Amino acid sequence: MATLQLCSKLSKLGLQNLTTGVREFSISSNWASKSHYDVLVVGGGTGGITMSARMKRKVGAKNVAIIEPSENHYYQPMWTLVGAGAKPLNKSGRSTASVIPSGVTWIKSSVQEFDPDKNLVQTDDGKEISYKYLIVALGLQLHYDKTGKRSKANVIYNTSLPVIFGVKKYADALLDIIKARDITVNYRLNLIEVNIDKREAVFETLDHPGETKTFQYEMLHVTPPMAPPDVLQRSALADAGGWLDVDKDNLQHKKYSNVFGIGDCTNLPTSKTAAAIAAQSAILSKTISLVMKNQKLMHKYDGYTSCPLVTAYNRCVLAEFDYNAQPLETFPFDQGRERRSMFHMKADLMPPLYWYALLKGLWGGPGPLRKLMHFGKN
Ligand code: UQ1
Repeated sequence: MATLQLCSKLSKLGLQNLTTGVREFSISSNWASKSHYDVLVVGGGTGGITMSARMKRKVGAKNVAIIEPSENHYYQPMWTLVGAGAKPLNKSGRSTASVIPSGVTWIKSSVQEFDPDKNLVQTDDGKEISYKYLIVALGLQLHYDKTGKRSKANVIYNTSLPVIFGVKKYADALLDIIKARDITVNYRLNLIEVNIDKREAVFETLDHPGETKTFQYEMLHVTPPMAPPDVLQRSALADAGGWLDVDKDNLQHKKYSNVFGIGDCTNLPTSKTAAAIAAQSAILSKTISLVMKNQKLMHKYDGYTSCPLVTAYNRCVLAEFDYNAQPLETFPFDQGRERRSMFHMKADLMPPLYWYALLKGLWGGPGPLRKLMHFGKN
């Protein structure tokens, strides 16, 4: 009882982590004692941590806070390798406390409401936090429940695209690989039912409404439908689809000029990856600097994104492209080919680049490297 009372008192003071022994929290971050910050970052994923590191350099750590409820931060690009047994799961995560830039305040809660007209957000523990500049980096939510079968099935499969990949160059490369490995691909099929007893997955055929096709399986790998976080969908910051409504060139909110966005929660019309966040973070930093100085915005995000398509335990096709689905390749060789070098880049170079450069706000994507490799032409 005494412990409970102590916990509840500490909790009221925002000190509950003392009792759970999260030591980094007290060492690396300020206590969330203020209720106003020059820069408030919502979300402690890739975009949020990256931008808080950049904003710390710009306005000083004490003027930056980040709202994030999770104890752990995951490097999700490693999960394709974890799924294939090529990397251990525990290598993909670190404590949130260890990735928050030192001195930046960690507010360990979630945002319940945005009130961009008053420049404040409300957290789920009832606090109001105001800001001068808000960076929304909420990520997205996975809707495992949307087939209604999640609890009954081990896994659920969902695919409906008419192509294997949205950029023709890489689609052709993947089709060659698929042919060489004797893999059958079926397009425009949408999973509607999984029968676990019979190990059957039932798909509706999107080009022939009303018809279905049933597949036998031994292992089913499913990607759930994705949506913007609820809090964003119901806010004044969202577009009609619920995504953060930002300018595709400069990442500033279309209506609220002191609100900015980065990463998965935005309506930027490009593929959502860590590499995209890297490129976005460089542009967003420049945008915010100019906004802070009341100057005209001139830096443009070209939609750069990158998908390392791991095609074997030692091969990878490194797809890189822009808003127009045109290849925007870093290296001076054909990246449409499966390469061992690109596998090592994905498996061995990207994790340290992520932890020690991107999350520290020091990596703004491979744009400068690309220019160097192509003698300034691309
Ligand atoms: C990248 O910048 C990035 O973010 C750190 C990734 O995510 C982990 C990537 O997978 C890739 C490919 C890039 C692009 C970097 C280079 C050097 C092409």
